[in-house]
Amino acid sequence: MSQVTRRSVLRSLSAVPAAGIAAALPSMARAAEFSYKYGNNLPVTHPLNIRAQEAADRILKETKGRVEIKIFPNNQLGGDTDMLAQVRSGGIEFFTPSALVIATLVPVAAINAVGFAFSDYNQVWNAMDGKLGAHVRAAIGKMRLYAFDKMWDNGFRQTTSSKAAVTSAKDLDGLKIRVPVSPLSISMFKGLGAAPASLQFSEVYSSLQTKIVDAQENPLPIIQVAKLYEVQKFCSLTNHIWDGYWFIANGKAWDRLPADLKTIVAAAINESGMKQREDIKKLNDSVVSDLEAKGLSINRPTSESFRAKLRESGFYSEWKGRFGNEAWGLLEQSVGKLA
Ligand code: X2X
Repeated sequence: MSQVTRRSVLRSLSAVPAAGIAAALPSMARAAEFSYKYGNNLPVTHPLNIRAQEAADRILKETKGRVEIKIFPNNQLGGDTDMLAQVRSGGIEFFTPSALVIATLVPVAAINAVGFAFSDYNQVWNAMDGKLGAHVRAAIGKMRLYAFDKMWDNGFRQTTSSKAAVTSAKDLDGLKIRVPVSPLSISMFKGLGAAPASLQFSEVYSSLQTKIVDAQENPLPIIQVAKLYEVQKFCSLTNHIWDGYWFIANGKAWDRLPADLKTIVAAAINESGMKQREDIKKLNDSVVSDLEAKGLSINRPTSESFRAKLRESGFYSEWKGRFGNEAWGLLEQSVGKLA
């Protein structure tokens, strides 16, 4: 709105009694009492952004304009490392780091990403909506961040390459593969014999294009919406990690909200999260043929050789020690004995 129009609006409102002014203004034009920023690393077309927008619209409506959430998708505010720093300092109020990424701050958060731990979504959601998720949320809370109850889905991570299909652990030998900025990812791919490099997601497309790395690993919906098929030839359905997003808020910003607004915001975010999980599940079923049509060659390796290599390299015993018996025990309650 230009100065002139704002002034003319104010002038025309001067005739309205004070209590009537707020009601007379269209709700969108009123400055929200709580105007919060939410940053994430995914393209706007990903279900995470579509459902987050749905939640933000609902929150604006149900709080009668008091809480406005502005979404900054696709690393507009910087890469994951920057956004994690911003949500801690209060520069942004909301962020959705993957479990792998928030683990740089809250190490136990990477527990869901232990290689080949989960075999299906029943196991995943039993654990993450149950005791294991509660354990991680408490650890996030200690960093003065608030984690919403429902994790959002990233998906089972798959391996793409410009060189060759990955048919067994042997094919990973010496492979220059990009992994997220996360100690667990580096440790796991070293254990598998590859040559992993940590890069933020904002760098992935260009680093594949310029051949700084030959391979990367991500869930299929991301491979599709970030158009990684343009710079990769092979996609091997390795299902090696299940990864999800924690929807987190800066602790002080969250506590500034009165209880009734917290209830509205949490319900909208958690319920949109549940729908986002369904979106990803449906996409997983449909996206393979789409990626094939776009030129990716798809193969489905079995997991035995990868698991054996991880066991031999001591990956499981190392990470059991790093996560500690309590968290490891909670994971094994959901998936069975791992190491
Ligand atoms: O960086 C990635 O690979 C991504 C998008 O999956 C995460 O957020 C971990």
